[in-house]
Amino acid sequence: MSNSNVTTKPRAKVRLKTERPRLHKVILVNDDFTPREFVVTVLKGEFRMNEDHAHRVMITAHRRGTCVVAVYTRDVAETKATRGTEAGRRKGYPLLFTTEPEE
Ligand code: TYC
Repeated sequence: MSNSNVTTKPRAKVRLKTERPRLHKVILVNDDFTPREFVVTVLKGEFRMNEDHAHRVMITAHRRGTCVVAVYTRDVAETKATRGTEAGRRKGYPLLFTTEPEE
């Protein structure tokens, strides 16, 4: 039997363009115990901020409860948040960085 007359329905749509991966925010969470200067040191070391930028991010979290530190692809955001949180933990501080997908 010949298949030459068999027709297949074409797929409705083919995506030609690869979507950019969703970016994730790293969020700094305030607490009552971590010293300000230590938060600034972690921000400079882990997020490559200068003193002025790091101080502004720290003071924003201190006053408002949280501050978005930066946005990265999911893996990078999670790694940096974990490393920042662990830096505090090593010193016995409850410093916390979380991540959240951008809309
Ligand atoms: N609130 C802390 C203090 O007064 C400083 C601090 C700021 C801690 C930001 C965490 O995410 C933070 N020592």
